[in-house]
Formats: sequence, C-alpha cells, structure tokens
Amino acid sequence: MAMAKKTKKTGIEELEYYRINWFPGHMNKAIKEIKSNIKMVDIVLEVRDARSPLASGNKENYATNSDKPYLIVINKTNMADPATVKLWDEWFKKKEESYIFVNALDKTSVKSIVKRAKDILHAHRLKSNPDGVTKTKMKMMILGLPNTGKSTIINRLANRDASKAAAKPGQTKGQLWVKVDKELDLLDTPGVMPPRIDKELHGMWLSVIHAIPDHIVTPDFSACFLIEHLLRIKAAGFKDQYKFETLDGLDLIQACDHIGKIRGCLRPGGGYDYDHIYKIVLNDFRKGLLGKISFGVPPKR
Ligand SMILES: Nc1nc2c(ncn2[C@@H]2O[C@H](COP(=O)(O)OP(=O)(O)OP(=O)(O)O)[C@@H](O)[C@H]2O)c(=O)[nH]1
Ligand SMILES: [Mg+2]
Repeated sequence: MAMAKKTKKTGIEELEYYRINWFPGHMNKAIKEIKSNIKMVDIVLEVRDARSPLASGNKENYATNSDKPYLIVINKTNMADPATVKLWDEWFKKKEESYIFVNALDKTSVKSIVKRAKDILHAHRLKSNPDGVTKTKMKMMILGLPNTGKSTIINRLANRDASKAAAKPGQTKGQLWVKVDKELDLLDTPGVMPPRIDKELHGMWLSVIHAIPDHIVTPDFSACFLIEHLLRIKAAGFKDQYKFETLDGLDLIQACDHIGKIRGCLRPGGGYDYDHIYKIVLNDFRKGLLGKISFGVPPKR
C-alpha cells in the first residue's frame, strides 16, 4: 500500500488518506485482450460477487463500444446475506439489467446460466437478424473481477478442470478457450479490476471478499475493517465461531483479544499476536465460516 501521508485518524477515515493503487498495470493488457476478443463471441457474461454485486461490477468498462448481449452473473450467492440478496434482486430488476444469481458450486445453478444466456442470445438474434435465429452455437466470454468464480463456472459447465481455479485472486493469467460441447465454447479471461474505485469503502469490501489481492490493502486493514463490520451487524456466525458470550458493547481490540485467547495466539514475550489473529479471521471469513455476510445495500436512486 502506498502511503500518501500519516494521519491520526482511525478506521475508514484513515483510508481516505492513503493513496492505494487499485489497478495494477498488468491489467491493462488483460483489458486490451478482452476488448479485442469481444468481437469473436456471441454473448458476454460478467461474473460478480453476490456479497457486493455493485462494487464487484465493471460493466461500464467492458461494455463500451460493444453491442454484444450481456448477462450479469452474480455468483457466490451461498455466501451472501439472503435478505440483502433479495434487495439486490429487486434493484437489478428495476434497472432492467439481464442478471442471474447463482452459486457456482451447485451444478443446477450453473446450468441455469447457459439457459438464461441462450434465451438472451436468441432474443438478440431475433431482433438484429431474424434469419440468424436458427443458429444454436454459442460462444461466451466470461469476464469479471478477480476471484469471482469465472473459472469455477467454466469447469462446472465443461465437467472437467479445464481452467485452474483457486481461492485467491489472479489465478487465471491469460485467456483460454474451453469447449463444452459442439454447441458451446467458453472463453475464460483473467480477472480485471475496475480502473477506478470511487469510494475507498468499496475497495475495502473487495479486499475482504478477496476480489483484490491482500498486498493492495494490507491484511491488517482488511481484517480490522471486517471485524468492525461483523461487530456492527452482530454477526451470529462470528459470535459462534469464536465463542463470544455476546457481541454487545465490544470494540475491535476487545474482540481481537478474545479471539487471541480462544485461538491461543500469544506472543512469546506476552500479549496477543494480532497479525495471527487477523489472518485467522480473514481466512475463516473467506471460507464462509463466519456466516452469510453482505457488504452494502442497493443505492436509493
Ligand atoms: N462458496 C462459493 N465459492 C465459490 C463459488 N464460486 C467460486 N468459488 C470459489 O472461489 C474461488 C475462486 O474461484 P475461481 O473460479 O478461481 O475465480 P476466478 O474468477 O476464475 O478468479 P481469477 O482467475 O483469479 O480471476 C475458488 O476457491 C472457488 O472454489 C461459489 O458460488 N460459492
Ligand atoms: Mg480464473
């Protein structure tokens, strides 16, 4: 993290004082490749994270100068707060976006993506070239932020490990065509960050859900932000996982000390090993052990 200047402020306010390079330079190459290959596909699927479906989106950046049918695939629904997912569902419906909520670990859910994409493409062909509606072949480009589940979706559809998936952002390094059957070809792409993140808060969400690598916002920042969020929403999964009697009235330090005690994170010279505590909480959260948690709600307008 590049520090612009030190301040005495704490929490999210302090982040406003840090100039963070959200957009590593090598991603320019990935964006260029996406823009040049978009011509070769019939439909674009943008994979997002259901825990933060707006902040994990990048449509303005991909969809420019392209009239391709576009489907927003909101993945990891099994990790998001169900009540907040409902709010997002209503919001996207009002926006008249083509979207679908899925869980890539569930085969039926993944298959519903293809069905939806076929319907969208069929309607598009009918409108733009009625003679083309007899076409059944479909080439889909799968893009989105890092770690949103693009390769997992592709592997589930292809029924094999065609593209390596991993629990860390930046796994896919180059584009890769994957043939599912004679009707369906998929193009996997490396995860790309939006060139600009308007609000530092959104950057924190993306860091916590691991859509950006830990070296961009350091894990101590992400973990403290996460713990404060879990305390604020009184997350039941967090309370259970670390055997808190109550979350009422607890502050960040008290919560960390309790986790340190429960997990035996002690420093040789005395006191708690906070870096270890941060790592535990982030890892547990990212494995889904702290419950179904969302970040942010749909904007009012
Ligand atoms: N719980 C849950 N985990 C998922 C889901 N989809 C993907 N994952 C996990 O998320 C991690 C990232 O998946 P990938 O498919 O590698 O993500 P990607 O978008 O291809 O990532 P990059 O190649 O880095 O851009 C893996 O550990 C997957 O098992 C989902 O719907 N639910
Ligand atoms: Mg990938």
